[in-house]
Amino acid sequence: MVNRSGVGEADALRSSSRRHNRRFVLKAMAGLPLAAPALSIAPAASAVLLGTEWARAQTAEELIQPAEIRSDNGVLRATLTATADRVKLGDFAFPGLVYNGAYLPPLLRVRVGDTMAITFRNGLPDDPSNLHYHGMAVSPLGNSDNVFIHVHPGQEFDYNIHIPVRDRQGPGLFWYHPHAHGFVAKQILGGMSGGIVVEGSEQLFPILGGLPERFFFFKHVELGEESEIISVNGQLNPHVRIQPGELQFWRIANIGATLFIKFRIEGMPLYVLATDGHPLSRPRKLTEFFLGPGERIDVIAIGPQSGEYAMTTIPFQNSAGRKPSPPQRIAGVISAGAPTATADIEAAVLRHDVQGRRWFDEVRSTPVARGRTLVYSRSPDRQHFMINGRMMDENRVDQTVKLGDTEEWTIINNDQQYHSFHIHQTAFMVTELNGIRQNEDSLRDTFSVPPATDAGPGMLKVVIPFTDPVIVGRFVYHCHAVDHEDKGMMGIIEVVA
Ligand SMILES: [Cu+2]
Repeated sequence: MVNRSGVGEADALRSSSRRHNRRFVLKAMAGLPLAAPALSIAPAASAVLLGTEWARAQTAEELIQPAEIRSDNGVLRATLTATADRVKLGDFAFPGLVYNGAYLPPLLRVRVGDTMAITFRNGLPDDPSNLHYHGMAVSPLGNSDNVFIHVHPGQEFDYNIHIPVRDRQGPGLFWYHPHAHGFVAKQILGGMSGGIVVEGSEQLFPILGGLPERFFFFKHVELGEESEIISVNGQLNPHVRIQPGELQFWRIANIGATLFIKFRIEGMPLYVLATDGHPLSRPRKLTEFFLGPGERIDVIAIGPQSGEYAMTTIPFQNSAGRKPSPPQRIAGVISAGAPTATADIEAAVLRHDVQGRRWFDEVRSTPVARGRTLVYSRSPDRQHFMINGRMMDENRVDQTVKLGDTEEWTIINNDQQYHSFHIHQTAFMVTELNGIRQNEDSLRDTFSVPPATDAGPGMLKVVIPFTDPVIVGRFVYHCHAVDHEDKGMMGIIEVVA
């Protein structure tokens, strides 16, 4: 049984009268073709082609952009239907779980002040599901961003998510995915995740006005024990085109289930404007990026000298007992065409200050009301993952917080692998990592917690503002490597007014 909570009881909604309607009409809404059901899965693909070689074998297509649904007159209306279907990625087909028949479902575009009116239909054969609006400072109650709702196969549920104007939610890149405890990893791995944009980033950074916008949504599937295939917008090793000196607005998100991705574009730095939808005070030049599951960055790309530039993963030690994965090419950048004759584009980008007030500055200057400690651990057989020695229990509230307080939370990782910290409804400021003070310049909603080593446990310190009145209610915090969350590494918080 998944919903034992007695809160947010949605199971009875849209009751059994619809149960006969197990299979909803499929309408493909994004450009990804699904393999015909008769096609069988590519047998033992992992044995034939692995990692980089396999990705290289794919034909280089141009990066496609997701289909979009926009709000109209303050309301975004959408229906998201989850079904089990075969997904085709390059030459590889696998049994997927998808929204609206597409491995990359529609991108939802809204504005602050809008309402998202989303009907979720569960057309999956077996499992309950629901929708979470990751990173958004919206209400966790009722038919808003309430993860205690469980929509069973054959049922549907109408979400109504109001995005307040005056509180903490601003323009940025967010995403949606299922959050039914115990079923999350399976469903996100199958393909159930998509993007949300709160429009208006060009008001924070006027330099973005009129720039071409390109999304890079990373997902992964496992090909046997040793190999993960990382796709971008549902494509394998696609390329994106830019002209030398041209500026583009790139929005990069790891919307996969469990993979921590470290990557770079060889010979091409990027200029980060925002982390998890929260603006920096000015762009920061970086050449390497580490995006755990759920993390996003908004960046400016400057077209380099003519040539082809590879976006590749960087091997790193995720877990003490496991070899780092070899580097994998995930996309290419082709810079070609007439160079734009601008003197020093990079300097112009770097001196561009954010416009307006930032929530980050408020968080940084607010005194901490109290501290809490979360200790991450697991059972030796890796079947149970704990926070403070306990697995998730939907009947228990683990932390009660007073609205208006800003708190410091310390996450201690006693496990020899990466985990992460994510909390719903509010962003946080990272202040310390393994004892080293962090000089952060923006908020985040998900951050990796380094593994324990011979030197001791891994440690992350964050300052969390519980100051936005819209977040009053019961919600969750957890590791966003969602197989760990499914196996217990999640807790319940209640913010009380
Ligand atoms: Cu974890």
